[in-house]
Amino acid sequence: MNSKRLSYSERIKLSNNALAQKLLKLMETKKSNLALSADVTHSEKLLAIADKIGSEICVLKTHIDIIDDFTTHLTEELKKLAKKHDFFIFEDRKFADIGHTVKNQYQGGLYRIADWAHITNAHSLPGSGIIKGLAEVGLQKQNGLLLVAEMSSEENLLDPIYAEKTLEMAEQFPDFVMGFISQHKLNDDPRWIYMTPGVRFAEGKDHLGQQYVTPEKAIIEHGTDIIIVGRGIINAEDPVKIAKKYREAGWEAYSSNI
Ligand code: 5BU
Repeated sequence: MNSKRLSYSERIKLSNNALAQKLLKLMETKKSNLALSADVTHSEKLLAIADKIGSEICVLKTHIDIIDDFTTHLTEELKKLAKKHDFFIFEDRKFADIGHTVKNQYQGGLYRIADWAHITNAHSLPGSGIIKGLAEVGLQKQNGLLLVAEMSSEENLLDPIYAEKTLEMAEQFPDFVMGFISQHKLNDDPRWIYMTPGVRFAEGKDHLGQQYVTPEKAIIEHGTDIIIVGRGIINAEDPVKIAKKYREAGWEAYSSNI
């Protein structure tokens, strides 16, 4: 089991990453360390769920490329909802190419991710050029980047050495890299924010290799900061009610651990 940790508010002054500071502050005032993975395929559905659950979350995670009817209206409205309910938008894009290419993918194309997603993520696999390319677009907008250090899916190839090297890469760009998508906290440096997907009240798997841990396990045993919950909320009969339960579970686990 992990030892006690610093509170989110104590970590604000230790961070020199603009977005990490804002996120830690928001988590503390809103008392939420829950991210909703809003994996729905229609704009109106995404907006409706963001509006209904926005008050419970610190982060709304999107996969903009699964939307069947995408127009820029969607991202404009998402931005308004982020302001209305006070959450950050995280596009789970998992960039994975050379710096020059990801720069174009981040700022341009159909989705213009850098214009509306406060946070995005990237694989460290291609090397540090990927971070430099994304930073050339994202830093001036005060966006933040998460590196994928570990994955939740079975048989993934991201072993402990990969995670360690990902951490070392992040350390070169603390103004842009705000933390990691991982299953465990990688070290005790309070600057890094950890977000963990594969969280559900019922541990187990789906039929495509996704593996789940409970909110308590993710936060207390594995030392993460933010739990990312998708189908556990989206597919529930009453998503608002269950989102409140995940929020409470996440916050109680954190509160018992500081
Ligand atoms: P779920 O419905 O709670 O299983 O959704 C999990 C989300 O997190 C989904 O959007 C995935 O793309 C995302 N994810 C993940 O599940 N595991 C990972 O290691 C990473 C992202 Br990185």
